[in-house]
Amino acid sequence: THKSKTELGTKATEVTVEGKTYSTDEWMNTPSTILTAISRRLHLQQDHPLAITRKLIESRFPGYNTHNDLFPVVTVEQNFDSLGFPADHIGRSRTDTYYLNQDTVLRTHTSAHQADTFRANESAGYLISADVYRRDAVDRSHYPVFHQMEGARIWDRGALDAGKSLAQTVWEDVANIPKHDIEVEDPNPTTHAERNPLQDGHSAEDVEAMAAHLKRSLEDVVVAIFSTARSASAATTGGDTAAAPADEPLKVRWVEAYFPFTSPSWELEVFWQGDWLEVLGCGIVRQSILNNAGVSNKVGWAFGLGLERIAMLLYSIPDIRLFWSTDSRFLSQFSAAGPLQRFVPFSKYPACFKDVSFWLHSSSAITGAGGRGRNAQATSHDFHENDIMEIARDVCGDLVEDVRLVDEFVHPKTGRRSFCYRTNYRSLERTLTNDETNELHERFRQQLVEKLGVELR
Ligand code: FA5
Ligand code: MG
Repeated sequence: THKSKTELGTKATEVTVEGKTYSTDEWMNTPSTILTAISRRLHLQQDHPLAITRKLIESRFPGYNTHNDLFPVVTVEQNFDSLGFPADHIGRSRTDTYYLNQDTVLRTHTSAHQADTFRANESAGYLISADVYRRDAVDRSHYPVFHQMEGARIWDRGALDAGKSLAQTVWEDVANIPKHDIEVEDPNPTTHAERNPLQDGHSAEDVEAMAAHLKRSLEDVVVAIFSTARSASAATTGGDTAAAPADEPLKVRWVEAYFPFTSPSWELEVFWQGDWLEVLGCGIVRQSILNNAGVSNKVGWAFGLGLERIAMLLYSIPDIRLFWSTDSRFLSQFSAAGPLQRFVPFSKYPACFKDVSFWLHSSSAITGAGGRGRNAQATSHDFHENDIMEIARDVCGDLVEDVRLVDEFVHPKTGRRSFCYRTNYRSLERTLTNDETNELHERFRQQLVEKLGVELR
């Protein structure tokens, strides 16, 4: 559904996405591999695990309005400005965000629709599920296209029942959220003057109640996901001795966070495969967003969760690339009807690790590489680690599992920097041949030279 003039052999000046045409400029950095993903809409595909996960979460928010087909191309104003992102915020940079032109991006998060949805003011609660796009790391829990669900709940500050405060009203709503008995680690004060401040004009009691409503609502989602996953694993594995993530005791914790559009803010993490996995960010909506949306009499909370991350917990799906598989051995395992069944991985095909080492131009740096290069003088030869990730995706598609920096040093005499990246080639669907991985790796190396100007070692 996309066509650019590049494909016709001339310089691209416009791009058509789902029938809408945009003129491109020097900000355009969206490769065709990303544009072709736009039509997939995995979260709407019948019997797809992301669609089933979405519906399961939606069922925990009765009465909330759902929006599941909002257009993925948004303005910089919608994605960043309306949410209070400062002009120099890193998220705006072309190393992190896919631009079509200076004013137009593929949404990087579902929060891009917050202001418009608050402005429409159709209901107290809403949920927005959608595909989102980010230049990011390559590993088993990150993919440049993924799906988020945004949720928000607002309360009216004015028209309260006689004699009832806003806080009382909210606490009554809290009491209607199903209770759970899991232990949640939450050492954080609701607000903290420096790290997580109460907004001007908000009362501590109101925010205390809304924070409780927010946290309890989201804990309810995680508990529902895990109890569904548990009953599934009991049903399908019987005497299986291999412990699946779903069999581990559920460990959940709240950590303080920062977003330009909420305060106070938190992230919810779940212990998964030996590590804490961040599943969502949330907080009390910045009043300026509600004010600008013409609903200054409202206050409330918002969250944004990663649907893949939740679906991976729900089904024990080990690799985020699997969601894009059209292999029937994957797709046939999921059904919206009937009890949920845990994903049974088809045999794991062999991994093939290959390293590439290269010199940068003297005094240049790779930004974003684990914070490295930050102190180096910015030069015109600098690039971002995400550029390396994107080349790997471009050359290898889903045949690359993971790309990571394994070594870095500075030549004692010349001062030039050397980097070594290790790529793990592995198909989820078959065994790759030696020739195939050699050829992929050679193309990856050549693209690093062509696109980034590095000198291979
Ligand atoms: C946001 O995108 C905020 N818009 C969330 C939010 C909404 C906060 C409303 C407050 C109020 P963040 O960048 O952390 O936040 O992403 C949210 C979630 O998306 C993460 O917790 C994670 O579950 C998921 N996620 C982020 N990057 C990726 C990725 N590359 N691949 C898969 N999932 C991802
Ligand atoms: Mg985050």
